[in-house]
Amino acid sequence: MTATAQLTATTLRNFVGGRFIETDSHFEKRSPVDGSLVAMVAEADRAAVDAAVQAGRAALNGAWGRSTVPERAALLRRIADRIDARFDDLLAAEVADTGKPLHLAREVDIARASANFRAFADMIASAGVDSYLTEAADGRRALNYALRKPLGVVGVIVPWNLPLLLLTWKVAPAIACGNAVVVKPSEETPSSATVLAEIMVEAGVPDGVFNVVHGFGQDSAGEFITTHPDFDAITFTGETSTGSAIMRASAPFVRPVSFELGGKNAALVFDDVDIDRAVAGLTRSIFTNTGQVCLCTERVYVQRGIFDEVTARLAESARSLRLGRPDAEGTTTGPLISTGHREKVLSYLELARQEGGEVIAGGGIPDLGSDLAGGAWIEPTLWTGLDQDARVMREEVFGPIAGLIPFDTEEEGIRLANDTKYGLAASVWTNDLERGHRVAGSMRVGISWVNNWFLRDLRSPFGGTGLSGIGREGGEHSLNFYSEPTNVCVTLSDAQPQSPVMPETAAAS
Ligand code: NAD
Ligand code: 6OD
Repeated sequence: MTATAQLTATTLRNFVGGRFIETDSHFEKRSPVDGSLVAMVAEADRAAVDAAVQAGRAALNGAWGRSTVPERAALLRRIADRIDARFDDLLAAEVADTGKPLHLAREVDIARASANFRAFADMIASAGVDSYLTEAADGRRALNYALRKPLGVVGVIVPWNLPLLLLTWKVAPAIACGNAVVVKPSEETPSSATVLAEIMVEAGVPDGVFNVVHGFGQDSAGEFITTHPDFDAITFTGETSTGSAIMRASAPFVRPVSFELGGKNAALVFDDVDIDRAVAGLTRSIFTNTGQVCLCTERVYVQRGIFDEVTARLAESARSLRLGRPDAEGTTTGPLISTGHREKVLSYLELARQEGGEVIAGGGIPDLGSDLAGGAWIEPTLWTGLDQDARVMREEVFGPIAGLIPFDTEEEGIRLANDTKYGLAASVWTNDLERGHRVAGSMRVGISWVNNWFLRDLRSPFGGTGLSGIGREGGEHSLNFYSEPTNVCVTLSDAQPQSPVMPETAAAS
């Protein structure tokens, strides 16, 4: 396989069947830092998406379809090694698209890309399958075992907030299980997926196993994937309303979907807590990536006795964040992903004002000088005085914002935290060990942290309840989603005279 095009500063192409291909229509990718042009991107049309599906199918019908687990585990490790070798290219691509601070992209986004491939190499290499010795009542004996087969061609649709991390979180287990993938990165973040396509070539991934199509959702590459009859599964991360549209589009084909969707995550801060630790943790959980992590806290419930102190300390911490260019010294916080997204966040700032919120930090657009005036900058913002029923406390904003509300008893705190239709993540801040376990277990979410946030073990289940998603990925949950088990039942012996001693020990009939 040879790559026929390289990523350039100005043109990003689709990657289909091991080749970069052009299309007729192009769109602009602009920097959220200052509005400058990052790249022109070739938008995949229906024909390009169809070619990607057919390339995946051809790979599955060829040598890739006969690949063994050790071969695939070795391939995943080669991909991880090439990601490490191209670390700086991926870093530059991710930072150009998102404007996030260099250190954040380095420590979180790009580091997790190779970690995802290594983790799933280890997991697939050591994964077992179901196996049962069947001893029937009539004396027949059989061995049942499951074969782990790939699903086929999997559509992977991902958002812009952690582009490479979230893409590889799905692609690594999908390839580990022997599938072919057609990946659609967000229109806001086309660059790192394009570099990854080059890396796949360098690592020796067979043609058609990894394909990238660029474009938007509706009437574009996203919808061309979800309405294409030949995908065997769709795995999606993004907004709940988009998940709902994808579910409707998938219904006629009755194909599996895995959904990692939005959240309105709560933090519960108890009055026995180490306040320094809680304030530092809350600052991370509210403002990391400018609040654009699905796991970010947007609701903070603080026990009344420490409410004023936590509020004052957190506001001070928010005001100390340094907004600036990704590579500027001391930058902690980048812009939102786009001025369009900023319009949405600003509408919630206005709504919070109307709903009686008192701004205790931020609240508007910062003045960062004329060279950043074209960017999507917004101040880290905190409110008190909002009711539990305020829309700002109920709807996902996906920005650097949070509302703080006091509570009195543990029971009340749990009730408030669980009072949401979402159910992605929660964090509990307490020095009481028993309370930490008890409250974390009472959260109606997919992931519940005690005295930390976004500390991940890639073997653990990840996903959400309610509006936050369907299914779990991570560890064996990913392996189970991305594979189709076939049970094989082999006779070991035909019917024997029944045991006169223990006929009832038969496990099945
Ligand atoms: P989004 O839903 O707008 O877009 C996500 C992807 O879906 C993009 O690639 C987009 O082009 C595509 N898309 C949009 N409409 C589509 C359609 N009709 N058919 C097919 N594809 C379509 O989400 P976003 O704004 O990119 O990302 C932010 C959202 O993602 C937030 O709600 C956030 O909570 C959520 N998110 C969830 C997780 C999680 O693990 N639960 C992780 C990251 C982000
Ligand atoms: O850490 C992960 O594996 C993961 N899927 C994180 C999602 C973050 C949401 O923005």
